[in-house]
Amino acid sequence: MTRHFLYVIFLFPFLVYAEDGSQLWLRYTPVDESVANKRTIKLRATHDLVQLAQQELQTYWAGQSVVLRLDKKLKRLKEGYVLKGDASNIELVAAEPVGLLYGAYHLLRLQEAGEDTNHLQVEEIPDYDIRILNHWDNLDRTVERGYAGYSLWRWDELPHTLSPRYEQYARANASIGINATVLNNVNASPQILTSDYLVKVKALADIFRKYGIRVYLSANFSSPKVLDGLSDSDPLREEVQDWWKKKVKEIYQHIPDFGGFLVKANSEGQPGPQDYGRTHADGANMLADALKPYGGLVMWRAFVYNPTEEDRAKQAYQEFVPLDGKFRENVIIQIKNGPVDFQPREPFTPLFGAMKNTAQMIEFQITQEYLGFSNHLAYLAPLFKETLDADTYSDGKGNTVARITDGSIWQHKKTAISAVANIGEDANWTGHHFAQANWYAFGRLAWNHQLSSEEIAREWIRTTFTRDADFVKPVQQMMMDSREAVVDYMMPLGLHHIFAFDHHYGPEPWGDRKGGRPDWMPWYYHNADTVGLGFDRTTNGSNAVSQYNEPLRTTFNMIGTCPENLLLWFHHVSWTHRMRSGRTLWDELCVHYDRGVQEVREFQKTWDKLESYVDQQRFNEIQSKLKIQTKDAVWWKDACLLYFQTFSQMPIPYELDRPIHDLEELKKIKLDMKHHN
Ligand code: BDP
Repeated sequence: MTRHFLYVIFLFPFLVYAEDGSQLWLRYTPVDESVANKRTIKLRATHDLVQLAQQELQTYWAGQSVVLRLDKKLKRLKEGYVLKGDASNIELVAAEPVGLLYGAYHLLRLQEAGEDTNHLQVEEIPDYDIRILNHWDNLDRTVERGYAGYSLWRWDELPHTLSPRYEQYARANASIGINATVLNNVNASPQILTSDYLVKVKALADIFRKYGIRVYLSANFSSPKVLDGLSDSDPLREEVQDWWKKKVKEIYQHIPDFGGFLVKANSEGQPGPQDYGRTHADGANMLADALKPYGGLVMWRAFVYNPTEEDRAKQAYQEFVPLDGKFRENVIIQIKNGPVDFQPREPFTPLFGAMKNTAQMIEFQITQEYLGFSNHLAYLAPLFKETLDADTYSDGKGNTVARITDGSIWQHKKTAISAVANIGEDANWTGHHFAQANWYAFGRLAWNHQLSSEEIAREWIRTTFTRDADFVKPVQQMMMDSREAVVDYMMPLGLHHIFAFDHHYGPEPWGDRKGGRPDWMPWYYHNADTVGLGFDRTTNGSNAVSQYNEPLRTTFNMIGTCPENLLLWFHHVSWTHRMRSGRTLWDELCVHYDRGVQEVREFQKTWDKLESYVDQQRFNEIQSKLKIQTKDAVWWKDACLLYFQTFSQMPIPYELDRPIHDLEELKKIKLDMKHHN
């Protein structure tokens, strides 16, 4: 690996340096002296963040003069900014220093994307106060569900050696408005809260602060017991409460702007308040009380489920709704977009909008645990928007998940939005060059959830590759089609969680482990039998539909009105059921799987045609990823259709491509992909 790298540098120093993907969407060219001398970047404030804004413009802004001004009276802008200007002068005003930095990046983005900067009339106010990445990084530098190499955080070298990537990471985030980060895995090692580690965390926080980014930590609920030998970690015991108060005090001594804790409790084997007969509210409130004097927050995850008779999809709602109103005001419940788990497609989690007296935030997954890792091109803005734009019908029409969580409907102390990062130490940060777009899209939507997926894709392509319309258009189309293609070749029509056990890469609809948890087995979700396919969540089945507000409850409950892209999520449907296309369910399923494969084959053609527009390294790397994706798509299609066919006993429609694998062979595939817990 290293040798290969050196060799390439030697031969093409410029190309490799410039176009290995390491610069992300920030491929700014420094302006040359003659231009720089002709214009001025005037500064009317001295804060570090403001100076950074000035420096970025000084180095890269090739346009007219810019005046940066702080106006504390403009509180309504929050961390946003106003940009006004004509050809001769631009004024950038913000209420907060970081607003000027965001404004500077706005200007540079326009310049880089080749947009008009002569008639600026911009006012930007972020939709969420906290726009946060969740890293699932372990202290041994493995990354749970990470597909871009080891963790960026070099714990063994910290705090003495500071990798240049810490600052690059912070800058990339700031350039898209991300202002917070959780450094460690939600399956948290208690070690992160030891004094030795807090010094390391401080070193990172000091760098990130320069870019307006606050650090949060995932906390293990058993920390008092594990780290200091307390007899238990019962949140209602004073000794435990005091332990947390002291710990929090110590953290703030190192990191005065520490954001708070993210907690996964009583979920998938993690400790929590229920170990002591206490509720999630008891646990969250205890931490909230410790953090309150310093303005810290608790992000408490609602991702809880147990292997009981109850449908897994219903459990978070059942657990949390009765606790509405019982949480402190510095607690936010962090809820995954879908009720099961970051699947290629799920309906929104009905918990959104069901707790009027509790602040709620969304959790997306940028890392592609369930979408082909870093091997598949899947542009996720459409997935994010599908949830954000979903109408909860809570308190009436139009109360979308976005408006519920951004504070438009019910006021809460802070609003937030989060996503599990896909970032690692790979040169291009995210494994697949196109996966950078998902990091980018999350940041942009966290800032403004009204942006369209198309706009974001266009912006990203123009800054990351080229502005040439002959490139931008087809690539934008490919990105826009990509998530649905993945849904089609993996889990169309509302199928979900039929992945290979544990690593979640390939198909394993037949998967079964003797004695394993049923809710971790594909059959639990697809319920294939000779009659049909799908999970009956109607009033005759698990009744998960009852957790949705009307009219959704009825719409989902009736087979005739249930959206077809969620049909098998809510219904067990007979193989011969007539779909809207006139085809039977079986034929329709075949058509979707086939379509998914065809689409990826189209992506290959699209990409190959564009070779002359892209640098060689990125072209080749993407081309080879598309090959893997195509092979995987065929693998998915054959595995799922051949397996489901053993139940439907119906032929694959003859106009479709025939399988190229045998089911028995496919069943033998065992990928050696370790999932690090
Ligand atoms: C699942 C992942 C698992 C995570 C869990 C979570 O498979 O690795 O720990 O979510 O979000 O999707 O806590």
